[in-house]
Amino acid sequence: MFSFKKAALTAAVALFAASLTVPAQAAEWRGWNIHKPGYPNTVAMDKFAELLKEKSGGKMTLKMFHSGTLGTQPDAIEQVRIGGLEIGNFNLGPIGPVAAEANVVSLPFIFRDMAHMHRALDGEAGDKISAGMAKKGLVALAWYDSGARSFYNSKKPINTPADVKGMKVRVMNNDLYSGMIKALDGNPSPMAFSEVYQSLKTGVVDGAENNWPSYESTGHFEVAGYYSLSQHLIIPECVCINANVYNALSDDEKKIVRDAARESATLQRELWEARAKSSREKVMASGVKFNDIPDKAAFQKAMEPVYERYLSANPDLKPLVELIQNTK
Ligand code: BDP
Repeated sequence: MFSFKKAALTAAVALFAASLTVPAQAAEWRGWNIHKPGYPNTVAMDKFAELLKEKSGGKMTLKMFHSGTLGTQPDAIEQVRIGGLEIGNFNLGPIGPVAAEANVVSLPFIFRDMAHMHRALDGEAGDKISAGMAKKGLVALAWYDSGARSFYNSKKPINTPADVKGMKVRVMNNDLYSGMIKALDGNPSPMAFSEVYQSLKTGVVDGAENNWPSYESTGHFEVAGYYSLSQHLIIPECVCINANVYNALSDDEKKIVRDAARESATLQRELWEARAKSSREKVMASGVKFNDIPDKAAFQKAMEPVYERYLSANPDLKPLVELIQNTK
């Protein structure tokens, strides 16, 4: 005969048994993101957390910390590497100093356009970059878009490399970017993202470089009103997880994490396209003085020393550079 009490007891025992088999990594993960609410990456990382919970039946949970509240990007990369944090949405720019393979995407003009970058990342070059990062403790679960970075400043339109001469330009923490500005006879100023607005406003730096969404979301357009379409860097971003945490997962759990990250990347790329457009419209409407640079050859030529620097430090990575350049 059916006994409600017995059924309830069986259920309770099953629940208890299940709780005993919950793996150690079921503890809530903590995730870092530099962007504000509403930014494509922020929405997509929240989606990642939601999918993780859903697909794992609540066993895997991720608490996202947005707006860089857990520290600067170079610090957060270090934290995810050593396990102080489990997850991060990182731009490959500041990962370059940690993993030389990842630094290949920070060579100016290495990607012809976004489509070229996607093909390279989804192919053998992407595998090589991921392998290099994994050796340094970062497993790339999926790639996010970050558009193309162009120069902006508070002084004048930039049309030729000579226009950058003597300008103080903020760059992300990576020697390749400092080298890039020096190659244009400018003064590079490596600085945390959160400090750039004030530095532009007070004239500590004259300019910086970024994509449309970040130029807009940070308010940099309010204090540096010349945007010149150099598109010198197309740097992808990762959803990265600490390698030890990832390697301790079962195959099923690894699949859940990867699937959730990839689905979030599909969303991020869609949102990115829309936001790139709306951010551009917003800053233009606010009176930003925009100029196109139809012929980028002079910038490409001037920035060649960045390739020399990279290849002399990493001669073994020449095939990777060529692999990307030869990706159709
Ligand atoms: C944005 C990236 C972010 C970087 C920032 C920067 O999404 O990860 O921190 O640029 O310039 O485009 O620091």
